Amino acid sequence: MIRTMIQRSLLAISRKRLTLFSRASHQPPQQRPATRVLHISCVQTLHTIHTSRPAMASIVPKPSGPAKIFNDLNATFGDFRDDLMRDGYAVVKGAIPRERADQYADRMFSYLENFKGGLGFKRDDRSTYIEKNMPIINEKGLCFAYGITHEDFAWDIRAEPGVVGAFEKVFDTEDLIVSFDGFNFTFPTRTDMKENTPWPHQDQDPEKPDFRCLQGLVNMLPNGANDGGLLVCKGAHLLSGEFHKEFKDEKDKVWAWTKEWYGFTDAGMKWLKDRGCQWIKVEADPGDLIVWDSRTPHYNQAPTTENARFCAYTCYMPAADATQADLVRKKGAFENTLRTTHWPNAAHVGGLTMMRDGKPDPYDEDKPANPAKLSQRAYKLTGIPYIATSA
Ligand SMILES: O=C(O)CCC(=O)C(=O)O
Ligand SMILES: [Fe+2]
Repeated sequence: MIRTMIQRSLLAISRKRLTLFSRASHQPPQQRPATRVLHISCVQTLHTIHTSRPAMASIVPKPSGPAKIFNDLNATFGDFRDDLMRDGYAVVKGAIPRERADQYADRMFSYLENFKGGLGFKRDDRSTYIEKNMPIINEKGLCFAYGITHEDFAWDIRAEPGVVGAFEKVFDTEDLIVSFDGFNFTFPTRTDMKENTPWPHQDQDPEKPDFRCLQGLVNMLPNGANDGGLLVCKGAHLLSGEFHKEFKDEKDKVWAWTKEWYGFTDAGMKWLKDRGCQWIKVEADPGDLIVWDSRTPHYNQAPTTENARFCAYTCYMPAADATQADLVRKKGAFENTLRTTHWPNAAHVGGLTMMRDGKPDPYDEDKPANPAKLSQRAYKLTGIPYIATSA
């Protein structure tokens, strides 16, 4: 039933043809004529979209407008942005309508059931929830290899109007790019995983104290207080500058593979506690988008219930904030169906080799099973239309 509905809507989309107005990019925006029109079929696969690319001139991205959050610390918006500025996180209720969120959960289950032709995972039989039947998912529920980030459901989620729309409000521009980030599949009843111990961290360089990045996750299953899920240290984003001044020369720092990550030690956790900061488990319904400032300390907790957790990590930033080199690197990631971290400017492309039974996973290729068919909105989020023709 659900599948038929999806097929029907895909068919409807396939009948439409999309038009992108393209402009030369080396002139200031007001002087750029709309010189060419490029037609992209909605049902073209990633590959055919790439081959269309040479015909396309670039769009000049509109930078963030004055209503970008944190521009004015006293600004109020009357929506989730007020929570976000005050608390460092917010829940955008019903960013995806419930019916569609249920369809995404169904597609995520189907992805696992059909993984590499079907290795034995069956949603209705928990005894099949074991590593040999699935992609490699770590103890935190993270699944980011195998080209999952370019599956059709991944791109459909990213282009959901209520999801991308929340980020358009936050940055006060519609010209955004999106991360090629992973998914979370947490199955509490699995017994073949190590324990998910707390890993409090922020996903932003401690030497850069201002608001730079907003992370998001779209929640697809009911997620209550004791289910596996996001914990945030409420309000601590505003203490980040002060914290890192004090902890600059901290001994025994937690090892970080990138400058854009900082792990809180016991001493750091005590500092936050002494300031009265509280750790909150964020609860969410299917279709809710949770957003958090990358300076906000956070991690995901292990569940004490038997409920599964499914979510998609989605992070957007203004295309105007990425350099041309970033966009070209991002295009390469897109064309080769590679993943990035949550940073939409493709600060890091690719990642660790998956290990299965102590050996490199033979299934670890960056090839989505069902490559996405991008809508015009989704295609702009790749960043490709913002690459100057000369780049
Ligand atoms: O799974 C989560 O709730 C948080 C994961 C995380 O730390 C991140 O996406 O940066
Ligand atoms: Fe994180």
